[in-house]
Amino acid sequence: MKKNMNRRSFIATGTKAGISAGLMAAGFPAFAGNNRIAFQPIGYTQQPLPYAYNALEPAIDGTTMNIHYTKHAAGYTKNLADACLAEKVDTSVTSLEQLLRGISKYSAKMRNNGGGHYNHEFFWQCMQPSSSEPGGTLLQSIQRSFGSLEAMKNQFTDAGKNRFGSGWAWLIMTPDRSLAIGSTPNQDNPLMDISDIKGTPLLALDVWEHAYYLNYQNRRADYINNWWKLVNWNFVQQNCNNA
Ligand code: MN3
Repeated sequence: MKKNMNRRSFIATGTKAGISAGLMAAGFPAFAGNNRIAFQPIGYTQQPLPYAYNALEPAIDGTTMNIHYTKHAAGYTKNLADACLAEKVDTSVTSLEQLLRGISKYSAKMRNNGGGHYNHEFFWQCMQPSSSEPGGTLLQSIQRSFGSLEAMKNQFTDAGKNRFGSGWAWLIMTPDRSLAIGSTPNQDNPLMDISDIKGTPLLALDVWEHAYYLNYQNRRADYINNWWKLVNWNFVQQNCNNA
């Protein structure tokens, strides 16, 4: 009898562990230490930053990351939830990406905060403390579309530098499956039906002043040049694979 109880409680524990592992997989990007093993679709909740606030120093200082994540990004997430309630979006049915693809049907609050939330969740994963280099099929695609990695970086840097006011620079895969670079104003992104550039995001850079002003003041170009040392090319490759 005791043996049965033990077996039953073991099964119960095992099942519970299985469920929580499933929830982890659904809600969190899967990490093995610093090595991201699978990119999960971005949901409606803010996920833990995959590194410490100061882990990206000196390129991005810890205070900037702390304020950016806990104030700016958290605010978009909260305001998105408010907008979903007000505009009766069932977030268990409509994925965030679906919402963004049809964003023209919703309010400006939904557009600004849905984009703001998605863009930051995506942006954190575009960076890592230690640098890497693109390779394999990603590098081949870059070379095919831009001639060289250097040419792609220059074009992307220009897109970020030349975005007037606040916005984002993007490397995307277009519907015809070539790579392209562009920028979006405010918190718009290439998933949105109202966007001038459309495609699957592969890499994103936040060029709002809140992303760099404490350390770089008006020197946006310096911020961008240093940011290249942080790019997580494995993440870009995965986005390419999943596109
Ligand atoms: Mn930002």
